[in-house]
Amino acid sequence: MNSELLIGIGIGLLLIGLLVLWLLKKPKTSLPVSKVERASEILPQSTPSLPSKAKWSKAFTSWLPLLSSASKDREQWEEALIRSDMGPKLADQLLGDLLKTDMEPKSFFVSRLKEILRPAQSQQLPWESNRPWVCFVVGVNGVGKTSTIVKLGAYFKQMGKKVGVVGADTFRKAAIEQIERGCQMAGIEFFSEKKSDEESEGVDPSSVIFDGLKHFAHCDMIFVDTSGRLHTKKNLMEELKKMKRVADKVQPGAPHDVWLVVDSTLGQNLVQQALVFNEAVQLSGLILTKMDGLSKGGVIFQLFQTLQKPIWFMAHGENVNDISPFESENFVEDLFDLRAS
Ligand SMILES: Nc1nc2c(ncn2[C@@H]2O[C@H](COP(=O)(O)OP(=O)(O)OP(=O)(O)O)[C@@H](O)[C@H]2O)c(=O)[nH]1
Ligand SMILES: [Mg+2]
Repeated sequence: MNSELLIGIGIGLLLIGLLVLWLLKKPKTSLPVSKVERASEILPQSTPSLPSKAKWSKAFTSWLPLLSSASKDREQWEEALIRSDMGPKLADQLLGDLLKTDMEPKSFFVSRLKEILRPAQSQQLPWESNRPWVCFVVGVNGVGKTSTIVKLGAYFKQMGKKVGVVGADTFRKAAIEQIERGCQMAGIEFFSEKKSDEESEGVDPSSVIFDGLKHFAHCDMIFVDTSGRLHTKKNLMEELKKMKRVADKVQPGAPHDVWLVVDSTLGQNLVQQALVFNEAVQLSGLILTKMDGLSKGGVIFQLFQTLQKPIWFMAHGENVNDISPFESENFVEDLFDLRAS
């Protein structure tokens, strides 16, 4: 082999080497991100933000000794699960799986609980499918319906939506005043029957809905505040059914959604409440309130497992911004304090 050929081969190898080095060092262009399907990206995000340290991270503090010792003691875990209001059925399932798996308890619970709540995070945006989109907000008294509506109104207003609120809780005059004040402060349009002091209490809520929906025909979305109680002995559920029928008369198809507000501090009772409401008015979703006071986190899992309805929002305080879209994975990670604060 003559020397010219050898030099040629040497130069060729050198060039190939340089090319390989250049390719290795070349910054990687990011791949197109496939359609991401997280509620955080489909639900409007703006002012309302999660508290820097999730206020519900206390919910499983009673589990800490067991988690840190990585104990798999059957009796201790059985008690811990029941005490956290998981309910006997779910507690049994979780305990059985925990004892079977090789995973440490913490990783096991984080992964199983995420799995249970994953379908609770809906991928739909129901308020985009109808105009005006009408949503009834229902629940027993004191759970946080009125304050949640004001928070939601402010939330969606920030997204550029035209929001109307109908005050159909005619049980107390104070209730109408409360929501009217809240709406005024948040700059949201409000409607209720304007009657004299004595008459405004006890007005037929269905007639308020009838007029309210007409009044807000120009809006993008209408939230209807309902009562948890009635003046008459009439059954609340029958009254809610009538309210639905009346809404449908004004705008066929309305209400498009019926969201149940549940006070997350109420424990097991709220599961029963949710079943009763669902039976009567076919709920299309849940809102969890008072998450800042949640001490028995298991009830959220029990509620979702029983009802299988999307959880749309969580309210976690008394300020108008204390509301966040529900994100199942983050929620579970916060329960175990896994996310950086
Ligand atoms: N800490 C905390 N308090 C809340 C939250 N949501 C509501 N509240 C409080 O709970 C109380 C009841 O709230 P309302 O909004 O009036 O409840 P409601 O369901 O409309 O009650 P009724 O109209 O009587 O049926 C009020 O003192 C609210 O400030 C929350 O997320 N966290
Ligand atoms: Mg109210």
